[in-house]
Amino acid sequence: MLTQIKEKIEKGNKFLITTHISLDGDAVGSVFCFYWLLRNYKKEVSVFLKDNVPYKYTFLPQPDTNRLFFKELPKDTFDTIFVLDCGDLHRIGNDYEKIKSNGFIINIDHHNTNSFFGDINLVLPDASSTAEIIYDLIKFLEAEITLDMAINIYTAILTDTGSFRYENTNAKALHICAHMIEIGVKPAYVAQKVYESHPKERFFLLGKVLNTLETHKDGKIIMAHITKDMAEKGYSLEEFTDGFVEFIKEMDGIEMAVFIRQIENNRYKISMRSKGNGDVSAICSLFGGGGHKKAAGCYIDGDLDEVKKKLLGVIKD
Ligand SMILES: [Mn+2]
Repeated sequence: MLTQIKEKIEKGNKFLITTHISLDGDAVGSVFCFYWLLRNYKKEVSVFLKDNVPYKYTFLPQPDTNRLFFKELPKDTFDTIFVLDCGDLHRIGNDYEKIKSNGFIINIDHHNTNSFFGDINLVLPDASSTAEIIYDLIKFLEAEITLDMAINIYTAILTDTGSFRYENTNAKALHICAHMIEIGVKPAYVAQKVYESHPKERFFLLGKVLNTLETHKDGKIIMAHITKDMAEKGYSLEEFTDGFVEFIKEMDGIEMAVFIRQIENNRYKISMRSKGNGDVSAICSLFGGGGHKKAAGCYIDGDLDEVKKKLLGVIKD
């Protein structure tokens, strides 16, 4: 498979790279790293992101602005389209169906719920992150890892392992990060950008969210929510509440953390984390979502009480 991908890179000239909506560090870092990789091959490379880059990732070395497309999928055809860190094609955004006619698709991912939507599917659920798979691919290609690429790889692995706290943290992830530091990445600089650059609005929202905390199933499930009317107009709930589910997971004795965020009047985005044996990707799959055993998400329709009931109904004792 790596040989096939190598051939596609060497023989092609025009490439598109994309990832999932609700950008996280692995998505952004993998895409930007891949951009620099293909640019170093002197290829024509475009990047498509449905959503804006979250404030904490804007420091990452990113594509030239005329190569970076937001919201609308570029209409051109491409020799190859790389879809990175994306468990399913619909996670690219609403016009995902169109992308199939834009070119040959190479799917590189580590979600165990991946639907193998590509023409080539390099899907390795045991990898800590998509960036780890890309690192191996770069090694296979015998390509140079520049500092621009290294910062992206390091940040992707750092964030996808929850700062080396999650179960996907392994020796390999740390070896790769050590290598990135040897190339010139400054861990303190990255940590400050990613974890200590939050706008003050986030803290006001956190205060309100903590007032909604409730536990279920003998204290094993912790749940919190945010609705649109809890925030000032213009607040990006998605961006400002990112990470809240990890925060409530820190409570002792809980096995699952659930954060519910209102999207529309009768639609909610659910983020789930597990620190016991429970498989949250299995729960989220029941609602059409997906992710990993310990971290997953989905959308549920209904009012807040209905959404909670639906969720608790499928979370078995
Ligand atoms: Mn990932």
